[in-house]
Amino acid sequence: MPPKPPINYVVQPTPSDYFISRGNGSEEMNFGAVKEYGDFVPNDRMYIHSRAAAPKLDVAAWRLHVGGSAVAEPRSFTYDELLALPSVTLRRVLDCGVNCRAFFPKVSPYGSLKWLPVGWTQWHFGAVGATEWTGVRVKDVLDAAGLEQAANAEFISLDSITTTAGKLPYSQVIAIDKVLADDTLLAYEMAGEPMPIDHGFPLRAIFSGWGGNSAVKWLGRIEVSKDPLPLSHFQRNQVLAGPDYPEEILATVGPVRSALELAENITIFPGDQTLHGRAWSGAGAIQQVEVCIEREMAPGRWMTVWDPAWRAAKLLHEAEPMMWVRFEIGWKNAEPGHYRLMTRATDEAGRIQPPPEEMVWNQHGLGYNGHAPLELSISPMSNMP
Ligand SMILES: Nc1nc2c(c(=O)[nH]1)N[C@H]1C(S)=C(S)[C@@H](COP(=O)(O)O)O[C@H]1N2
Ligand SMILES: [Mo]
Repeated sequence: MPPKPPINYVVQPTPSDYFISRGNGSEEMNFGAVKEYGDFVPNDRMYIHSRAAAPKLDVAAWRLHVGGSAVAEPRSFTYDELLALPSVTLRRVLDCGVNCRAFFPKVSPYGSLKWLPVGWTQWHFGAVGATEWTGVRVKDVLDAAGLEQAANAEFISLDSITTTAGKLPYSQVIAIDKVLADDTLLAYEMAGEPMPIDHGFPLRAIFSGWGGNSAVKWLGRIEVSKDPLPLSHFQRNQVLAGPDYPEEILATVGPVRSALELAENITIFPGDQTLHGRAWSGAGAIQQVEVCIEREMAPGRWMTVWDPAWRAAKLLHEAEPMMWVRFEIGWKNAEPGHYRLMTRATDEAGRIQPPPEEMVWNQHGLGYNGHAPLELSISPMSNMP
């Protein structure tokens, strides 16, 4: 039998100027192109993380079903009925919970077979983006269905993912406080356009500040429960687990992270440089970003270029909660050589990106935000303008 062609889960084109493909349905944003973007990533350049083919839904036949033991009048909403509810627009980062996973040590540092190497998609910096999301509050939708005392709710997709437990729709079980928060949305627009198919047309969930994995796409049903529903099949891989975690904890609030607007391993001309980047946090606004540059003096021997090693970057506008802030830093008279650049941001909750050796290892490679090196070369024979 001829080999089956690979299934592409993604519908839109993903040209390599703007995307780095990390396997089926995992399209990372190429940070080398981000300098051209304003606050929002253009819709057709937003990273994509899909575990199965995007279902092509006919919006006229599509319904959002709302039910469960905590709902007095289970009902279905048409697309137009949702559009008729009060609309809310939020500027928010969407940052995959396992963004930057590739920087985690590949093997557990504990040397025990029980803790398997961190596998799955090897994202670098770009499983993140920001845009303006427009939709309705989940609270308004649930109130319209007669919400009663509830513990949590399951948000269930219309996709179909091949798992060890058979074919399952993607889903997320979320505590009721977060479900009812004023900035929890069912979004039908992204940057003023109907939700693109790869991002969940016609409707997806947005839990402000939480990992992108919570943002269920192609939503079909919300089950609201009096008694707590267990975590979904997918969430069991979205818990912090490892020798340093006596109990598994569901990863929710996004970490403080930052990245330079540069592709990895490029070569640039010597001389004065102005570096740009972005920093974001699920816990609030960014307060500070610092940059450290190291030069490779001999293979594997790195020396800091500045003294002290870290220099504060300039934030280019006022930082907003759960939205990225753009920053800039000068690098005078950069000489030919091989370098690695690192950034570290601090958010208003006082969280700061740690050195890699202070990262608490977890089995699923969630939440990496240690200093991550971006290597580049400086040469008179540059391949970049
Ligand atoms: N139905 C469905 N929703 C999903 C996913 C998925 O695989 N299927 N992936 C989640 C993950 S892990 C992330 S990071 C975000 C990515 O959203 P995006 O593709 O719009 O960037 O969608 C979330 N919602
Ligand atoms: Mo993700």
